[in-house]
Amino acid sequence: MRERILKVLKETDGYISGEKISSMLGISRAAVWKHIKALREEGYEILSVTNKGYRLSAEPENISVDRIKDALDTKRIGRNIVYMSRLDSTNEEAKRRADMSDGTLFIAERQESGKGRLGRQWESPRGGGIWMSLLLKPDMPLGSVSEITLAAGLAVCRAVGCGAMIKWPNDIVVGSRKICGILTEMSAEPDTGSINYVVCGMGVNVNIKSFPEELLVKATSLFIETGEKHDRDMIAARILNEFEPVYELLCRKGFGAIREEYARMCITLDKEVRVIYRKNETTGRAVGIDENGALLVDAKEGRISVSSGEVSVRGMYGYV
Ligand code: BT5
Repeated sequence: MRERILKVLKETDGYISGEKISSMLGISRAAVWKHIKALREEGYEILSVTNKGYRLSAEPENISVDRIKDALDTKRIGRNIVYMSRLDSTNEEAKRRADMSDGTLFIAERQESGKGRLGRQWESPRGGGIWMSLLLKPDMPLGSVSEITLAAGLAVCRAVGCGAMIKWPNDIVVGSRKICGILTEMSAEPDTGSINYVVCGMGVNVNIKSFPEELLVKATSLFIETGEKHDRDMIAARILNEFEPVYELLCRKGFGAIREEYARMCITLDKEVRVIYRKNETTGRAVGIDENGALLVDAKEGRISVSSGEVSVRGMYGYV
């Protein structure tokens, strides 16, 4: 029915009353209103004026799976794409459909329960960003899975440009504000430790014009940085094109193969940091990244190596 209402609106030059739509389609005026509301939630701009009715003024610029696929030069990554207008979280969808093939991409216009690490929320408004997750079936030791987050960070950094840097381990920042977050989850066999699958979720703020109060100081988007709208399909494709070779290198040779470039892009190095891990907290200077992607910190207690699992690193003087 929603499609039929949309068709009527598209074919009407100017306004059409709710009453006319209801008699044309044989539904109640309340039902017309309900569908108009749902269309607005999908990003259609529909004007409503008393005594005149409704008029379609703009259509949403939705993600196009075909355009992403046309711009891909990958072998497996993103060759299969599941697109949804809205869902809870692309990571959750990928986990629910983990029987799909290696490299499948799940992408949505809007996430209603976008997830960060440690149960935190990820703001994912309709049409504002790239909310996507890759389903991966890597042949690598269990302990290396967290390095996929680092590889994805490198790919996003290369793809978005704009002076983006990596805040170890999983944030991509422009200046001192976060433009992308990455959440990697996995399922493995408890007995053998063999990996069933890995889901690597990336949230990139593309055309978000403003953030809720609590995120204003720490979040940014490509639109905010450049003052222009950006093409989400092309950026998504660029990320996937960058991700595949980095990921393949990681699987074949380990993090050591991408360490140098990662370190060059890593804004955390040479900074005083506060490290929070396993309920402990210490401060020190971040001096390097080791062969396994762990952050090396010269702390009061000597050099410590912080692995990129569940840890938080904060700059001593602000978020970065
Ligand atoms: C992350 O967590 O940075 C991982 C975010 C991963 C999001 C993607 S979107 C596609 C896929 N599906 C999902 O459900 N998730 C993944 P963390 O380091 O815990 O950072 C979360 C914190 O970042 C929040 O507590 C906020 O302070 C802040 N935040 C929330 N939304 C943001 C946004 N859109 N941009 C910048 N910062 C945000």
